[in-house]
Amino acid sequence: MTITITAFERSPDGGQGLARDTRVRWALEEVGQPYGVRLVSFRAMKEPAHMKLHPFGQIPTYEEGDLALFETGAIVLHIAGRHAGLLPVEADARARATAWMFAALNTVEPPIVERETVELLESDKPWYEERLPLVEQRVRDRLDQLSDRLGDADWLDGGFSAGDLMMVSVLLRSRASGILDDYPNLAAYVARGEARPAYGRAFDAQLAVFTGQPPG
Ligand code: GTB
Repeated sequence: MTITITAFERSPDGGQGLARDTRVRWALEEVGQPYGVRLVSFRAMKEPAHMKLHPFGQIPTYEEGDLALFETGAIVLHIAGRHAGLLPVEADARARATAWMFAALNTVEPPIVERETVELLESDKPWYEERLPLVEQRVRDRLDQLSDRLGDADWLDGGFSAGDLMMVSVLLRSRASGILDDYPNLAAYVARGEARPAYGRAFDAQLAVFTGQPPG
């Protein structure tokens, strides 16, 4: 069945892989599923046709036959559940990999996004100088813990899984702040994720939207 996802027509990062469709593209590439992309403008995202697919008027969405999904966590979990390659077969290992997906989205990503939001939207506010270090510390608290847990392992729980796909995607969002550089094992973990051929194909495809050049 044909899979269609949505992505930004013009991503604010110029196609550097930070918009959340990258995670979905990466998952589809890992499991070898071809997909089409419908590009949407910021205006089109808030129009009824797109709001029917995504109640919050965002990207990415995922369509496959009669199924329409939103939320990258749900989409990646769906892909990982349908196709081999992203979740272990053994039930307990599968549950742990799923826990890492949720940890990435619910525990690690929120402080990273909060810090980014403060930097982008509050730099002209009187509280900015005081608030930024506070939210930055919340990011560091989480990365300290994640770094301790990862140690010198390649991946979070055995082999590469959807949990790593999501965690690497989330950590990539903190790289521009420079914080990741203070955690050599996490920086190496992210680099391992980026070195996966499937990630490379996903990144190139997203960048191609911006450059207008075909990927590769
Ligand atoms: N919880 C949802 C999910 O995981 O799917 C969040 C989806 C979401 O935040 N979508 C964003 C969006 O559609 C794009 S990814 N925003 C438009 C809107 O809300 O009107 C967030 C994002 C956008 C751009 C960059 N960037 O350029 O660096 C990074 C991340």
